[in-house]
Formats: sequence, C-alpha cells, structure tokens
Amino acid sequence: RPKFVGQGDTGRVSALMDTYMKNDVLSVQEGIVNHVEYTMARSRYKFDDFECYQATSLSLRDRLIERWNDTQTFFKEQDPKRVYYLSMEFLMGRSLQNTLYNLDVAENYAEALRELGYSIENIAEKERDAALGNGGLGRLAACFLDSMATLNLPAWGYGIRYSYGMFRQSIVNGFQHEQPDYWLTFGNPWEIERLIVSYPIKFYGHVSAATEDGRQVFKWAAGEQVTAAAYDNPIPGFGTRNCINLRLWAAKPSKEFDLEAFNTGDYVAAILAKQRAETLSSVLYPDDRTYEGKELRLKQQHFFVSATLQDVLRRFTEAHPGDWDIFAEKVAFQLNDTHPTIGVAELMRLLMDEHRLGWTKAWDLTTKVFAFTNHTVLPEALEKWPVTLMEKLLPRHMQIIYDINWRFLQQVRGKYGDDWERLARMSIIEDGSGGEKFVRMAYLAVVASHTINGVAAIHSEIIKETIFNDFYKMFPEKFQNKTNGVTQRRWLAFCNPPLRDLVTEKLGSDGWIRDLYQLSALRAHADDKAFQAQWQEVKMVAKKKAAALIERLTGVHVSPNAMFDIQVKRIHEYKRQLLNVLYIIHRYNQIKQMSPADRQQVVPRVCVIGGKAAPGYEMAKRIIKLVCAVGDKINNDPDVGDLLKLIFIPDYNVSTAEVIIPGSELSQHISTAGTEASGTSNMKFAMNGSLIIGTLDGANVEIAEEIGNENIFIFGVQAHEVIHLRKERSSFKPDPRFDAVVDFIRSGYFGWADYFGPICDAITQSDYYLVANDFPSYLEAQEKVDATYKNQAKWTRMSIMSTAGMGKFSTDRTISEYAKDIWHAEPCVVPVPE
Ligand code: B1H
Repeated sequence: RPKFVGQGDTGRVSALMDTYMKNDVLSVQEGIVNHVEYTMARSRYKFDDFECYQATSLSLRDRLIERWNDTQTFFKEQDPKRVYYLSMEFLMGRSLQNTLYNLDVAENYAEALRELGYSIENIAEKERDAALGNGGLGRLAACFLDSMATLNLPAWGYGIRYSYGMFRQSIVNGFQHEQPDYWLTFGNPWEIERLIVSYPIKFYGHVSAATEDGRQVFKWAAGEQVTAAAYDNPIPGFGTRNCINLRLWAAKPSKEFDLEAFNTGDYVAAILAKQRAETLSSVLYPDDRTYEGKELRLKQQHFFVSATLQDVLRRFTEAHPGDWDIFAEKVAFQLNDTHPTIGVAELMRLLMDEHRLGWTKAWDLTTKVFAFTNHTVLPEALEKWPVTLMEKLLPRHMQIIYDINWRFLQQVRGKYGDDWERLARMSIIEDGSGGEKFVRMAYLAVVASHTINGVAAIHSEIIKETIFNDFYKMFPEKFQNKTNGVTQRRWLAFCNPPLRDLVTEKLGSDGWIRDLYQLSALRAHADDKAFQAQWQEVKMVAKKKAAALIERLTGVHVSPNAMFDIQVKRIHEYKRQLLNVLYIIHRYNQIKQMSPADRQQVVPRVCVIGGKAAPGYEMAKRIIKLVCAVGDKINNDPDVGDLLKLIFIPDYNVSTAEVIIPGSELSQHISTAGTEASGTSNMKFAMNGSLIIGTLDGANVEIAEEIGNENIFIFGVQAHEVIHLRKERSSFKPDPRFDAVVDFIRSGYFGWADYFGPICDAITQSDYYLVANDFPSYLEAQEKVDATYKNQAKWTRMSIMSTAGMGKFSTDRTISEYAKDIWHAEPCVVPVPE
C-alpha cells in the first residue's frame, strides 16, 4: 500500500494504515456486526433482514473505500489522461451482488451470513434499486462505468443525485399509475457524502462588460445561487483492484448568497426561499424521448455540468497550475446525448471569465476535450431550448452561444459561400417561423465536439445521412460508430448463476467474464446432445424463477412448460408493442377457432409485456390498457387454458430484468426499421440464450451478423424503404388478417372500445410506424418461431449459438474502442498490495 504520511507521521500511523480488511469469514462477520452496533446502534444479538442488509452493505463500503483511496491516490501520482463521462442518467439498479462478486468476497460473505442466521439472497432483496435513469441510455452509462473500472481506465462518471428516481409503476384496473420513488428513505449505504467538496452554481441575473488590462472582460452578476454538494459512489472493477468513482451532485441552499434577504424582516420566508434550492436535484424527468422545454430541466443540466467542470478544472489546475497547453492531453469529456451540452458554453465561460483565457485559446481547448454521443433520431427527442429562456436563466451562456454560432456560420460561408438556406439549416440558432428562436443543442454539441458517434452501425450511418448530414459533409472526419454493449458481469455472470457455471464448466475457465469473445468456443458444442440437455435444464431453472416472480407481481400462475416470449422496454409507438399485441389477438382467435385435436399442435406460450409509459404520453398509456384488457380476456378463457397467456408485468426495472431476461426463450425487438438507435436488452437476452424475433434495426443488424442469420428471426421492411412506404401510404391495402384484428378490438370484445379508438385510428390512418405494413411478415416469422420450437434440438442449438456469438456486445469492447479512437486514454492499473 502506498505510504501515507498524513499529518505528522510518527511511524505508527503508517504501520496502522498498512493493513487492509481481511477476506476470511470471521473478519467479514466482524465487519458486519460492528456496523450493526456502532453505526446503526442496534444490538448485535437482534437485527432484522433489512438491518442486516444495511450492515452488510456498510461493511462492503469499507472495503470499497480501501480500493477507492488506493486508486485515486495512484491516479494522482501517475497523472494519466482522465476521462469524464457526463450523463443526466445512471441507472445503477442494486449494488450488493455486484460488489460482492467484483470484490471477490461473495463466498465468504454468503458463509458469514449463513453462520449468523441470514441468507444472502434474502438480504439482497432488501435493497432498493438506484433508478436514476429512464431506460437504455441510463443503463448504458451504468454498464460503461463497470467496464471502465474493469479495464482500469482513469475515468469518472458525473451526474445528478436525484432524490426521486424513475417513478414506480402500478397497474390499477389495467391503467398505469405513477408513484414517487423516494429511494433514499432509509439511507443509501453505498455513497460517501463529501462535505468538503461543493461548488456555487449561478442562475439568472445579468452580464456586464468592463475593460481590465486592456481586455474586455464579462462579469455575470447572478440572480440566484445554489450549492452543488458531492456524493461519491465507488465503482469496483472485476478482477482488478481499481475502483473508480461516480460523483453525483445534490443541490443545497448556498451559504453566502442572498444574506440580504435576512435583513428584510421576513426571516421565515427567507429560509423557505433558500430551501427551494433543493428542488433542483429532486426529481428525474421520466419523459423518455420526448423533449419538454421545462425550465427546471435546463436548470438541472446547467447545475450538474457547472459543478462537474468546476471540479475538473480545480483538479487540473491543482496538478498543473497555469499550464493550459496540456489541458487536452489530461482531460476528455464524453457527452451522453445532448443533455450535458450546455457544458460547451460553461467551459468557455469558465476559461474566459474565471481563468482569463482569450476566446481563441478557450475555443481551441473546448473543441479538443468534448466528444458527443447521439442516441436517437426521433425528432421529438431533440433538445431545442427557447432563446428567451436561455437568456433569462443563463445570460452569459446565451452570449457565448451566439458568438460560437457567428464564428461557425462564418466558417460555413467560407466553405459554401452565401448559401442562405444552408446557413439557416446549419445555424445553432433556429429562427422559427413563428418568430420564436431556439438553441439547437445537438448542433452546438456537433460544432464543439472533436468526435460525434452513433450507438450502432446502422444508426451511425443514419445520422450522417439525416439529422447531421450537412455537418457530416463539412466535417466527415468527426463522425464515428461505437456499437453499444452490456456488461456480462451483471447481465450473465451475476444474474444467471446456473448458466454462468455451465458456460464456465464447458469452456474450462471463467475467462469470458473479462473477455467475452471466449464464448465463441461454445459453438463447437452446439449440437452436443448432453450439453443441450444441460442447457435446457439451466433454462428451466431460470423460467421457474421468472414464473415465480410473475405470479408474485400479478397473481397469475403460468406454466414453465410453455414458451416464454418477452417484450420488456419503455412503452413507445416506435417500439411497436402494438404489433406484438395485435399478433397475440390473432393467435388467440386462431386457437379459439381450432378443433380440440388441432389445439394439441399449438405451442403453448406465455407472452410477457412490461415497461413504463411517460406520464404524459397518452397513446402509450392506452397501449398498456390494451395489453391488460386483452390479457384479462385471454387468461380467463377456459378454451385457451395454458395454450396462451398474456401478462403485463408492472414496474419493469433493472432488478426485475435480472430475473425476467434469464427466463426468456424468445424476446421481441421489433421497432420500425431506422427508429431504435441500438437497443441493449437485445444483447442481454441473446447472452442468456433467448432467441430474438426482430427487425433489421439498431444493434439487431450486428447481432444477426455475429450469431448468423439462421439463428435469429428477422422480419419486416428495411430502414431505407421506410420513407417511401410512408409516402405511399394512401395506396396501401392492409392484410385482411390485420383488418380483422383491428375490427375485433373496435367491436368491444375486450371492452373499452372507445378508449382504444385512437390506437386503432393511429394504425389504420397515417400508421407512421408501419405496423400494418410489417404485420404479414411478422406473422410469417412467428410461424417459423413455432415450427422451430417444436424441434427442441434445433431451438437449443440456436440458443447456444446466440450466447456463443455475443462476444462483440460486451461494453468492455465498446469502452476499449472509445478509449482508443475517441478519448486517447490508457489504462492505469493500481498495484495489488502484497
Ligand atoms: C435512448 C434516449 C433518451 N435514446 C431523452 N434517447 C431522454 C432521450 O429524458 N430524456 O430526455 C431520455 C432518453 N434514450 C436510447 O439509448 C435508445 O433509444 C436506445 O436504442 C439505445 O440503445 C440507448 C443507449 O444508446
């Protein structure tokens, strides 16, 4: 361990600090029981499961802190280039199991707890999910942290410590209800509150210009100030001592600001006004992929980005006072979508107004440190802030954005001449026809970033051809692809122990947990009968576990002998849960019309749909009701019995995903081609041996390439056909089977005919997402699914081939590519103490 001198080392201090917590059962128990007594002040003879969870986690946090301190001290000494991942969302889920495995103490903890009379499984269930994200984008950030730690990169995540995470969904009478997720009620044992790390964050007010030393300088007199307080969340790597940091900011009232208010006589009102500061970090916006120009949201963005940049600049200037020339050799920022893009203007402001650099130098540094990831092409998700709002809230930033835009448009004119249409198209400021102006955040990010990437090969091509086409033509060298991944630690090794053990046994090593490409050696065993039997057995164990969860959440009993067919993701028209439901109705009608003999031939299916609708997204809420209404009818129809079930699982989240995904046999990734940027659950499902039915969209395309077209059920139109098909809509004639299903819904068979009217209208009128177009080919693919399932040897082979082909889809691969091609960052491996 590095020798710490501390303050006034007498020799004894170093000796004390040379010791680490031991990894044996007795030491583990000591750690737990000490927290029960000395932290929680409970009796060491009497504590319940929840208290045991708290003490266990706190004792693990102690072990994390040892590694965290060693890592951060080592990074400071080595001074490598650092990577900062800026994200409004980190969907971490639970931490207990992950920490146990990554610290390599799982067995001793299980044994230690067993001896104390507790079971690790029960204890782990007591943890609340850290649901600080909406879906794929937030979970990707969490998987990235795991890989950055595992790959020993000197990286940190920065985000917001929301008090309320993603809302909890309950289903009442088939309708979604939202409950607040106040996840910190009983404390968060994983975080470290950094009382001394805080920064002032300014809002509103006005800007004045003055001349100092012959230079124009701008002063921003803010109208409101809050404090950003740091909470650190240690992120351990797997198979390494490295432990990186996720620093989340919470808003607190500022100390010094507006002391004046206290002299006005209304002391209580002044206190209450200060208290409002805390609302800034109180709630995660659950409006996944629909942008709403809410002032509080822009405040959140500025709040966390400003705190982050101040923190990074402090760290940099402490290590390299005044040495701005090397800034870009020491710092890289990754913008997770446009949400942190105000950081471009904030970095310019800090460099110019606080650190007194000139525009040219400041812009040179800014454009060398930022890189930007785009996650969607849906127009409704693209952030455009009204200039009036930006001017009021961040007046200095608005000036800077105008200046950036002016210089950028000069550059465009230099290249293309007075092409006014192009200039209007490419301007960072949109001059709306209604007279209102907007800041196009994506364009600001593109102009300021040295690299822009999409999240799957097809998506990276689409952004070059569509939303960023003008920019691609001007700066083709800036554009890259970085196909998403998932961490195989959480999504295979820890969530599916039977499969982990089988794979490890077959491969003769667990090396795949750090190098997922090793899974490809499973291909050699895909036809091995004995191995297939083991593979099926492992799937059955996972199905039973999923069935138990389904029964606990919905009260519906499902047979583990049926095919488990799953679609879990946010509810959105582009993801086409509707296509799935329409097919289920069709299947139901087929079964109803069959003779008893024919019913014998039907492959029994349990169809599961789950996911949250944004609270203001009416159509998505109607879709949930439709799923529930259809499920109600089918599940209670004695003609159908176990042949078909349709379950809506409420409150789909990371922890339910960890049970549902391993139990899946078929999973649905059926977005309209060209709309799902990547998708990441497709990777999680395939990794766990679930076959995919899907369109040629997002990462499905590359998954098909990796596992082979013969091992995936692909259907539907391709992305390049979509624009044309939308234009041809008026002459399109839907398949009669499609019309029959829509008419059946309209007939009121499932009740709620009026409420479902807008759904039927959407798919029979403009049908923007081409549900009707893809219906026949989806049916055909579903028939192939059934036929294949009847041949279990073939199905199992395809399942093995799916897992075996997943090497590419580890975030370890994704992150090494970011490190090499975008960040130019190297690993920094913390030495293991003797
Ligand atoms: C994705 C979002 C998103 N794309 C706005 N865009 C949000 C946009 O709260 N907001 O304002 C929240 C989320 N999320 C997803 O990112 C894509 O749809 C997936 O296809 C992709 O796999 C995932 C990770 O790249």
